[in-house]
Amino acid sequence: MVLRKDFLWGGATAANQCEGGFNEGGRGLANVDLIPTGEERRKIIRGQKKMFEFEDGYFYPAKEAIDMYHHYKEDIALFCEMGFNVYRLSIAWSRIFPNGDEQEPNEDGLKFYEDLFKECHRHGIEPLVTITHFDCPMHLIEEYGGWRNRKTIEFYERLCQVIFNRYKGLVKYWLTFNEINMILHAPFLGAGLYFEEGENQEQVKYQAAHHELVASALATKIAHEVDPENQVGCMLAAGEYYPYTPNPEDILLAQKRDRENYFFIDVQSRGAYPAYALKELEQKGIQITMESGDTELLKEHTVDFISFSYYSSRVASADPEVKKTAGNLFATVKNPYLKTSEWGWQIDPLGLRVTMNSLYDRYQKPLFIVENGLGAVDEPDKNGYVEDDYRIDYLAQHLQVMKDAVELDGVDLLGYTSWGCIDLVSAGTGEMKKRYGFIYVDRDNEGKGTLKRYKKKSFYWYKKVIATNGEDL
Ligand code: BGP
Repeated sequence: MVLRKDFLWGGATAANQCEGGFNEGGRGLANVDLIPTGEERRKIIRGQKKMFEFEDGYFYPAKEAIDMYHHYKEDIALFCEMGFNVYRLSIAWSRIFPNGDEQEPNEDGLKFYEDLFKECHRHGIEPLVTITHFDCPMHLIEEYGGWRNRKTIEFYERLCQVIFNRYKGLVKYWLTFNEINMILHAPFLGAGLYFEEGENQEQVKYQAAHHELVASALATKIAHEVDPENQVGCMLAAGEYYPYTPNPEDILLAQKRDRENYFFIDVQSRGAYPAYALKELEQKGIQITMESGDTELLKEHTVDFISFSYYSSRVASADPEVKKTAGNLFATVKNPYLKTSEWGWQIDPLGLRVTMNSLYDRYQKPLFIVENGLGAVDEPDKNGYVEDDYRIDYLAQHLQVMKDAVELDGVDLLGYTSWGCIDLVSAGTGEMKKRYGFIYVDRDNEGKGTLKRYKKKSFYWYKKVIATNGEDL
């Protein structure tokens, strides 16, 4: 058997993309509620446009999403039927602290997740909890400017104290920030940031990143103090940069691009700002304000494991004539050897092995693949059944490569949770049309549909994969 006996198999979701119930149980408004579909979306995500209230004429899919808030029992039962022993989900911060800066948490919100975690355990499923997955209470953004303000560390710390204590014994796997490097590309999602005219955006982003890195170290510290059983991971939007040609200029640039991402994990896992980052910040004239104690905190409270999402490799070219392709939030040069998804994301199973090797070589800590999958248009038949062979192909190829990295390269891998194990709202587009799930949800781009759940062909396939611990793909 290639994979460890206790390999963690499951799927991943994020509160804002599946829960709905945006104003139920005392939940406060969050940044993610106020991002509509359509042309404005990217601008808001990138912090170029302010959206502080619901505006007529826009559609906000995250408000209702797939209503997992009311369907979670049914959904967890389906995950259990597939054989999941882990389920990655995130906590909506504004359910626990509706404004973010209260002294006392909201009991309804705490109870909701307690019930959900208990339901997971009843089904033999270990929750893997992302503390913040692109969400930040709106009040913290309006009052304090989100993560640009150091005070947000305090509020996050309070959230961690509350949830680690309350869920002790129910949750032992935690991720501090989803795709922490996304702050550079989608700062409103990553840190509740939007920019004023003429502002030095990089300065703001790196200062906010510093606050998140300190908060992450604090979370790790508290998690270990509250329960030594707790395992805390960082979470990177991973994907190796390939040089476009063997031109040394391209190679140097690819290395630079990789470092822009590794920077975060270098701090979270190695415990200090790396020399290259200090030099780069200096050259850009960016000054990070640190407080006494930050350096020690970062040094002493590094993560236990390295988790990451992988959708694709990336390509760097130093030649300004070589065009970038849009695809996802990362701009990359098109790789002529790769096919793309319907949304222009390049598909590179082998790149997963390259990425795993780089991460394992660099950090020498167990890895956990917490997102991977294919966003596609599904066409259900009249019974709601989807024959998603394209998804099965995509996942089978990636899982084969994942096994190779373990078997042939010796990577230590804790588990695999495919992204969007049940159809949910896309983070990039805000659409329902872009589906990742093993379970089809009857809900369309306009928010219509019965919300009924249907098992796709991939549901039965993944069940077999898990039952054989990945032997039978
Ligand atoms: C990652 C996010 C997820 C998820 C996924 C797929 O960046 O962590 O929240 O949505 O990408 O992206 P999309 O939904 O844009 O297809």
